[in-house]
Amino acid sequence: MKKEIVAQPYNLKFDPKTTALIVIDMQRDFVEEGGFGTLLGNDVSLLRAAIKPCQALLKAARQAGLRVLHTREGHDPSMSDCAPTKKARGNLKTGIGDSGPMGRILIRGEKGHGIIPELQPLPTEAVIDKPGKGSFYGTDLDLILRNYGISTLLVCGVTTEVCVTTTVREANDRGYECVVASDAVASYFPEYNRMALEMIQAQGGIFGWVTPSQHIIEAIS
Ligand code: TIU
Repeated sequence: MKKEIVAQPYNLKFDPKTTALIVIDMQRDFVEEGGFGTLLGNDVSLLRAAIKPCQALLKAARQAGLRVLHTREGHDPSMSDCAPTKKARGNLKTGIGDSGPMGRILIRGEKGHGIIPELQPLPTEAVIDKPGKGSFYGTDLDLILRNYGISTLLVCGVTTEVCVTTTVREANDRGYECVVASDAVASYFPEYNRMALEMIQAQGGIFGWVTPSQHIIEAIS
């Protein structure tokens, strides 16, 4: 049965059976001190505002029986899947693959690469390991969503203008309808967060829809 989410730029009709929640990169490396985010010169506390709204969305999606997926940005310990340009970017003294306080930066299996304890995936939930900012590039996400019969994505996580919007743009071009939870995403730059959300919903929803997580929770509960 179709339901409706109150959203911008207009309300979206969706079918819970073909709708999934995707939690983007809620990893220690981005939201805790000493990880990749810190090494890039950012204040990670700005990202922590998204944790509670993500938890509320996760709880509501699980209770409603929606599919839930999680993504993690990072690389194989061999770094064979890390573009040399990505490793070089920023001329960082300590960068991707180097040792930091939470292990090797953005390397799978290291503490910093892990999803934060507040948002741990269940064994039944797919975890997508991605080498880039988008969740589709170099991953099985499209295959998994098709296997699940998913056509609508409820999106939360970090950071808004980097991995969230890259994923939404990739999804939009593949025919998925994305609803971004405005309070369950965050950026190291509040102005970029605001503008990224504006860009998604502009021009009649050129990339998708935006709404506070409470409207999503009301619609799926
Ligand atoms: N730097 C930044 O804002 N974000 C990233 O590098 N990755 C994600 O957004 N996950």
